[in-house]
Amino acid sequence: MDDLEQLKYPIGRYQKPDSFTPESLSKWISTLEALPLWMDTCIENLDHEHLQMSYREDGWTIQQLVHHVADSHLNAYIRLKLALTEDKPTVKPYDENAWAELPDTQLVPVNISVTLLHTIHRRMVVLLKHMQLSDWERTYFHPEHQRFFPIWELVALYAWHSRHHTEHIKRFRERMNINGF
Ligand code: NI
Repeated sequence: MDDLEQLKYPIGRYQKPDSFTPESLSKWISTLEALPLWMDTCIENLDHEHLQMSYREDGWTIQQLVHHVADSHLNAYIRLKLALTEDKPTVKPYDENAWAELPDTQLVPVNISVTLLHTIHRRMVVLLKHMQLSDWERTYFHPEHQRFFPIWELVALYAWHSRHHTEHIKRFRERMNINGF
């Protein structure tokens, strides 16, 4: 793995699992349950300067990264609810880089988005823990990927996404010698 790949994908790129087992589901749900708490730790003792630094060259700032995780998981939560309540709904892609340039990302303190993650994940995890077996195979259609995603894969994907961005911040903190992790 070259250095840029390692900085961009510290835990590796997302690999679509072929299927799920009760064990893998329970692991993914635990990750989603833990993410807001990990984020609490991620932002602990960061000052204004740290937040304006990029986690890698030409990458988002730490502030953009934290707000991005909230933007992304807000969309995931809506996709989950659409898939649970409609027949194979088509979801709305969004431009994550453009979202990361909007004024709220620049102006709102990151702890507001961490609080948002606590609230979204609390509701999402309750839904996931009360799924019927058949619910896991309910799907939504993603027009950018031109394919159907079952709910079990959404859970796998966002568990990966949670670990992916947490690791960016964790490694940034290690490089900067910030205590707390
Ligand atoms: Ni992301």
